[in-house]
Amino acid sequence: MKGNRLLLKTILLIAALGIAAASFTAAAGATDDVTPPVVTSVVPADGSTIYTNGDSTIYYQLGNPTPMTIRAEYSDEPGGSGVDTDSVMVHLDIANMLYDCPVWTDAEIACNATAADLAPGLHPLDIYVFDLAGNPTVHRTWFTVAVDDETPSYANLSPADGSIIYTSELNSAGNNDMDALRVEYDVIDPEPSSGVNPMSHVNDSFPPGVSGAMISNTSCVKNPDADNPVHYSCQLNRARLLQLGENQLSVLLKDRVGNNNHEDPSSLNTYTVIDDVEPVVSDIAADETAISASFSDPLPDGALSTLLASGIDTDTAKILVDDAMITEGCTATETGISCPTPTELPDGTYDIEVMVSDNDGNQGLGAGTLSIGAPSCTPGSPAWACVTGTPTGPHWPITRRGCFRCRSGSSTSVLPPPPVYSSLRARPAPVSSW
Ligand SMILES: [Ca+2]
Ligand SMILES: [Ca+2]
Ligand SMILES: [Ca+2]
Repeated sequence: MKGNRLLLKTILLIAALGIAAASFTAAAGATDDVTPPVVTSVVPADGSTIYTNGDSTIYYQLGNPTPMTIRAEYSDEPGGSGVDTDSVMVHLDIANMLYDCPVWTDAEIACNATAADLAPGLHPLDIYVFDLAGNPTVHRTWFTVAVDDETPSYANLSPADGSIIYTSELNSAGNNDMDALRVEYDVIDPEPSSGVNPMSHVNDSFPPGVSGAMISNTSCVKNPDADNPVHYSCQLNRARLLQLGENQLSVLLKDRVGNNNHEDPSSLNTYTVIDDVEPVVSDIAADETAISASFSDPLPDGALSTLLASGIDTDTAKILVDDAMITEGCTATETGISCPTPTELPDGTYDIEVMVSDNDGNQGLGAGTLSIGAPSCTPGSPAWACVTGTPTGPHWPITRRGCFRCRSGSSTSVLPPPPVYSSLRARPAPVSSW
């Protein structure tokens, strides 16, 4: 059946090229259609280049990583006799391809090209189509098959292999902050290059990853520099598994026909990340009963990884009152410290210092004051004097936490705190002067 069809096509071709079209017109019985069909949308496009890696039967076009199909659309003019579907032929290098054309309609044809069809070099592609009145069209285009068997590589990588990176360098204003510390490199893929497209390899460790975790693709910029179109830049603190200590950075590259450096050990770079950021001391509170503070070892701003702080060394936490360390009764955790206030302190104001180090030896400091006795007020200047804990002694007629506003013009009396207490709590007792 197919052999008969091919024979028919060949006869028609000979007729089209060698015999007067008029005789066909008469044979088809049409009367006034003298306009041949048109061929459009030929793939590969005229003048284009497609790439192969030389040892694969799969061919690629830039932007289209599917096995190569030769396509064409065709149509007769409005009011014409219409396309003769049986007349359509696709010739690659003057050879008929009709042995493998899964799509073959009155509007389009698609034929699969094999490796044997697509040797490196220039190829003519001819689409033959007649209308039912026998008017022939032969539409010729050219495309080139190029062998890309070179693996892409990179150059000018920064930070360089063996670099030490400090966590204080890993801050960013957010995603894709171009002022943040970035991995920068140039991609090299020798000509003929099928192209290296990082966006198509999100799940293939490209753009560069750290210990198996890719830097978020949205934190990478391709070609940020118009003068260097092969340059790539990715924000280092957006690698989820970037960690203190040693890190393996892989610049994994794959071109469009599958050549890759994934087994190349030279693509690995080692970075050592060191915590140089001190803990933060906050929420210092002091009253006649206890002195406490919170602390934390902060991560770099904008970092996706939670592995970039060495953590609080609880053994180093301490509280000093006027430079004297409280040595007994303190409780320290990774989130804070609390010590009993030294007893028998005379009325007055004392300097509080809180110190704590992280596990890499960076020391954080915090400072506050401890007031023993009545809150100090400046006559004529209203001020907030806040206490926490459970005040005791004759100066504190109420036993609860609260804030007290010194009465203007007086240093010896206080106003009650604002009425913000829960209904479950007892209303505060009236506060009297002392
Ligand atoms: Ca026509
Ligand atoms: Ca290549
Ligand atoms: Ca730290």
